[in-house]
Amino acid sequence: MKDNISVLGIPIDLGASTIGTRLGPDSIRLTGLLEELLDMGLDIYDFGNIDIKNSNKKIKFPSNMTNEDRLLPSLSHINEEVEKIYQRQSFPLILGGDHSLVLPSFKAFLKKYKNPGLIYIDAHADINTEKSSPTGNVHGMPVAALMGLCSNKLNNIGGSYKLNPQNLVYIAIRDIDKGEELIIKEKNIKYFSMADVYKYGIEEIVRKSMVYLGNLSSIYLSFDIDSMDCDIAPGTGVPVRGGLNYNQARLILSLFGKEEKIKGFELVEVNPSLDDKNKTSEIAKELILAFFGKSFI
Ligand code: EXY
Ligand code: MN
Ligand code: MN
Ligand code: MN
Repeated sequence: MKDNISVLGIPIDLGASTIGTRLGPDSIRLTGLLEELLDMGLDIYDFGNIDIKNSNKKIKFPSNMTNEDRLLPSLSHINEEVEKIYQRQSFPLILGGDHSLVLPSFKAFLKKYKNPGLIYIDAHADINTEKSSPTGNVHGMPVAALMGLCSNKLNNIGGSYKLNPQNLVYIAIRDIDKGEELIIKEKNIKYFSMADVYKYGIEEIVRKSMVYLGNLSSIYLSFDIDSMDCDIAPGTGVPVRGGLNYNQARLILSLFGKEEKIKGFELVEVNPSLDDKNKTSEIAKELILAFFGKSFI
């Protein structure tokens, strides 16, 4: 199925602390990603970018959801548009956009596949609720909403489908808030820290993740570019040092790309306005090509 790809850009930054991830999908497209995928012999159908009403202001709401007024309808709209690409028999590739989009994108996956898994490669856990969030930024909350831990107006975006906490694996997390740590412990959520990445190596982390999710038949891969070291991939809004290096990121994506059970992939949080000469978008392209089988040598 990975030889027939449906591409969808989600140019949203309402959920992020800084504006600019709305430029992510086009900046990644400008690297020539789709042309290179075609050159690899893959079939591509480009659904274009969703129309999102972003805002240049960050407005605080009593709910502690920044930009709640525009964000909630945008997330519902994203869910409808992602469902459209799932009607095509193909492999979905989503280009973000801030990470709040995983709430509606994975809801569509939850609706399509029974009891799916989620592999979440990120510096952050994105599992704050409106109550625990220190910032009010919804890109720090989608995983909690997928489990039904936020308020219902967020939980029920795209329907009441829920992610089973035992079906989630985090990789590369290293910047967690206190409230998030409590949820991860209480729900006994599986994670591989950067220390684990160095202890076991990438191949073993991929193997362990697939074994852990071994009884599931459909898995979604959500890759936040800030899982990478911010000195390597600086074009992102909440940068954290000590992340995946270029070879680790490319290897992890090329190995997950070979897994048949992985049936959807998104790459999020590229912010070209914070980048250094488009380096992060170029890296994003190379990671996506690695996922779809471009050889290392
Ligand atoms: N934990 C912080 C917060 O809740 O605001 C930072 C979240 C960053 C989210 C980025 C996308 O991964
Ligand atoms: Mn709509
Ligand atoms: Mn994230
Ligand atoms: Mn992150």
